[in-house]
Amino acid sequence: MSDHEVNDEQERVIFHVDLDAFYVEVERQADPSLRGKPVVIGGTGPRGVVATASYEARKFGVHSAQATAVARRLCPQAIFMRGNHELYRDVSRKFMNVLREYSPNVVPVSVDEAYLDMTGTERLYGLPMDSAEIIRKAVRDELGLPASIGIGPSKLVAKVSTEHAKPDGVFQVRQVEAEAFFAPQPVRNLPGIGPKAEEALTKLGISTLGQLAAFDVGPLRRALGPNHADHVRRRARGIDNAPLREKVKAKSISAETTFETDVSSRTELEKVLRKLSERVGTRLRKSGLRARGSSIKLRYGDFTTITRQRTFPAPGDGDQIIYDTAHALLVTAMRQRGDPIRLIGVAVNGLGEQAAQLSLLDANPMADSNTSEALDAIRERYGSEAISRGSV
Ligand code: DCP
Ligand code: MG
Repeated sequence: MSDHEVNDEQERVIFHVDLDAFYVEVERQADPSLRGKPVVIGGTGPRGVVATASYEARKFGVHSAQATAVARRLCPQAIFMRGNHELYRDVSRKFMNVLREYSPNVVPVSVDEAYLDMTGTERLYGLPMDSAEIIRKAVRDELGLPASIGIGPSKLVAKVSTEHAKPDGVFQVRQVEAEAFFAPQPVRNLPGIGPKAEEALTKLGISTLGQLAAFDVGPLRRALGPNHADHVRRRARGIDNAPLREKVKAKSISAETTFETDVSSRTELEKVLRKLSERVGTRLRKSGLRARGSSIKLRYGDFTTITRQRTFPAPGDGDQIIYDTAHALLVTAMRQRGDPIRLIGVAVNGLGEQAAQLSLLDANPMADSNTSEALDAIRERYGSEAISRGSV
């Protein structure tokens, strides 16, 4: 956007790279006849949900997380497909490896997106806009996939820039331009503002990031809580000093249930534990990551709460290993204290991309993973209550 020839400030150069219509483009690699057509990938049954749609289908209002039934109404001529998640994960790994050829500092954030620290790479690859084109070309040449790149002085600005780069483009915003770039955008464009925060802000009469940045701190703190309010107000002006790699805030995914009346029946607890394990497993597989272990949380009738954690034999993302580990922890905990339980929770911990390092000799984690993906598809189709593994 600016015509400065060099990055004279100490400004960081962060790339946010995100593949375009990821699942669709992978399918188009396998079947070029899908090119240029509206394609929708997701659950195809009556309760199916759209995972993603090609840009041709998006023109009709089709989007991720929409009920497939609605998508069919909006765009009946689209080709609807279930998709192949194991393939997407494999392509995702290859994508990250392409990015690693251009920066030693690559931080994947989902299956098809990563941050790269490109600070100081001008001598090697030229100006950021040029190096972005080099990376996009490499992704296209090596994987056949279109990628978009947002460039900014922080993860925040880079990420928001990507939305303006899509599809198949590059968009750069410098720190001096960030505040003005953010100001007219709706508050929902700020990563971290979900539907709830948006609603709270609407009540205050705030609809744009500019209004948010200029709003009185007092009422904003009362609406969002003091920490969140200050944080969000800074970010609304395009200020973000977060390091590329957050301090190993051990990532985890969890689910829990509070009972209406305390439960002491082991069978009942096992049933709920299995549901929770499956819910956590589905979300884990969506993230494209694998877990090192799982944990349980138990709250007793008197509100004392314990957590117990155990490592898997090998990193995994299958329902069975999550449940088996959580179940062993539950049995031990119940042996130690048999009191009625008010709340039970399951989490997977130590999430990472250890997938590639899975032992080839140990086929079990993959079998568990594949079975679980098949179950995800069925649950998506018939609802999460439809199917569960048989009890052990
Ligand atoms: N995905 C999903 N369910 C969602 C959102 C996404 O299963 N609610 C999957 C399908 C997407 C992939 O994750 O292809 C990547 O998500 P993106 O948000 O990056 O969406 P796309 O890559 O499909 O499109 P684009 O990034 O061009 O907007
Ligand atoms: Mg994408």
